Amino acid sequence: MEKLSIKTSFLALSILMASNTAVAQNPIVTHCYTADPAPMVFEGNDSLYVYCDEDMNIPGVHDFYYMDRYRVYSTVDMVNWTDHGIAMPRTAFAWAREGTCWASQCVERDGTYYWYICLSKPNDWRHYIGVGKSDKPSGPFKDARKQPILDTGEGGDIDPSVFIDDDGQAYLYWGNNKLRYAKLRKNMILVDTSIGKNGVVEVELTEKAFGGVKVDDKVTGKDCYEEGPWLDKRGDNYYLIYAAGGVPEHISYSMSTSPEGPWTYMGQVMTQQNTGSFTNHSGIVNYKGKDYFFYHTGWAKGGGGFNRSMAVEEMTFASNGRILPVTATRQGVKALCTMSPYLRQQAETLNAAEGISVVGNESTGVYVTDIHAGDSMRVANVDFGSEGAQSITIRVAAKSNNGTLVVRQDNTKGKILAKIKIEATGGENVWEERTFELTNTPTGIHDVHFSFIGTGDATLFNWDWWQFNGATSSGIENLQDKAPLHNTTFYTLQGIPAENPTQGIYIKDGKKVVINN
Ligand code: FUB
Repeated sequence: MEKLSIKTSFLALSILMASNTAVAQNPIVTHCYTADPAPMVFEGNDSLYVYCDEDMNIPGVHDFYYMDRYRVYSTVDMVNWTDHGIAMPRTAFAWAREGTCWASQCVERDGTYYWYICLSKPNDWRHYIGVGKSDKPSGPFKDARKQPILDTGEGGDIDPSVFIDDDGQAYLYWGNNKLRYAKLRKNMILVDTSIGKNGVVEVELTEKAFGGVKVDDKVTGKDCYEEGPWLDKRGDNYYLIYAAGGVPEHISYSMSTSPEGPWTYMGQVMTQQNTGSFTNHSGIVNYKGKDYFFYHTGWAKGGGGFNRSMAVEEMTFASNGRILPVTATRQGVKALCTMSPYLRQQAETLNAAEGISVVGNESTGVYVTDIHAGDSMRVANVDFGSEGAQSITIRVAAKSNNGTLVVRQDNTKGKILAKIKIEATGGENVWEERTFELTNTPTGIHDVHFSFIGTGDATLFNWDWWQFNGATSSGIENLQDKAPLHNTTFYTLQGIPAENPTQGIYIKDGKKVVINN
């Protein structure tokens, strides 16, 4: 009995250790540069979405920011992030100038997703706030107004943040060096012109409200508002969180009992950190009972001030409403649940990746492309269960026989689960599903590491999705298109997680199980 309980606690400990992956979770996306994170959780949707601009600065070619598209990521476990591709290119806005996609935020109203962005116009140094819309959180988004939604005529019109209050009133906050707000009409694309100057109110940047005043780039006082406002509410308190102090930036916050102020300066949330980025830009969100603080860093390989990468930390609101300081870490946050290998997983759901790109088209949806010899991808916290997997099915398109996919348990040096020669399918858009036996059976919780072998510089193949198969899982109908992508414990046959399964047939660890209560 004693022996059994030692063994059981050892097993529990190793599962716990395995599920709290030791590898760095920040930055959260490593295959491209992602800046100005705007996290969002939408009612009735199980995922957390993060909207961002893609930093595309090529040193020696661009001497400043260069972002030509906006991207969306989502997660259900906080460690594996699905890249939804280029959900809104700059070219969606006919009035906009190339390379000027700065910070943004997306909100939902009545089933439509409104993505507020800022872009410059040709031959004009100023930014203008515009809005894209879609009927899906992952897009594709189209210009909702065909022109900017406001023009102060003064510049500084960047970093829009939209918050819908409990009474349904939507507020748009924005501004660099000046902080402005407007009320949006119900249609979310027009400003209510009954307040301020043509609907725009300029907030006075006093010491009481923002810790200090900045005149001619000199700060008087202990702090000052810079840019990147984020308006949110917890209980009766309104929070304005923003990049502060001039460049290099830190993140500070002010509080109020109204979304229109007056604001009271409360201090720094994230002091200036050694992240390799001279800007910082934050957004906060409550997801599955935890508060998360998103920011950006220069941490991805080859990154820096113009090629930034999103990161996330847990944050805490004290009982007096104050925000406790947040520190930037490489380890980031812990997984909220495991991922099931027995459900179809999109290849673009990643914990980390190097070298590859993620794109999409109407016929295939989003997929991984640009795969070369030496590239790699990883997914974290995959639960193979006690019996383990016997084979893997992948959907690929290959124009040559040149590529080999190596699947390993845990990491680059881990046990090889399969070494798969990818034979040509007839073209890079000719897709085939293929199943391969594993040479080792993974059980329990592991990261899964994919690497690519090939000769020369040519791209090897395109990859849509993967799925492991357990000993008895064949014959289970494919739930994927409706299914959540990760495993909690039980799923309904429609692929919906069943938290308290009652009598019926469910999926557990990739197998059909019957519950008789
Ligand atoms: O990404 C360009 C600009 O840098 C953003 O609009 C600011 O918030 C800062 O992050």
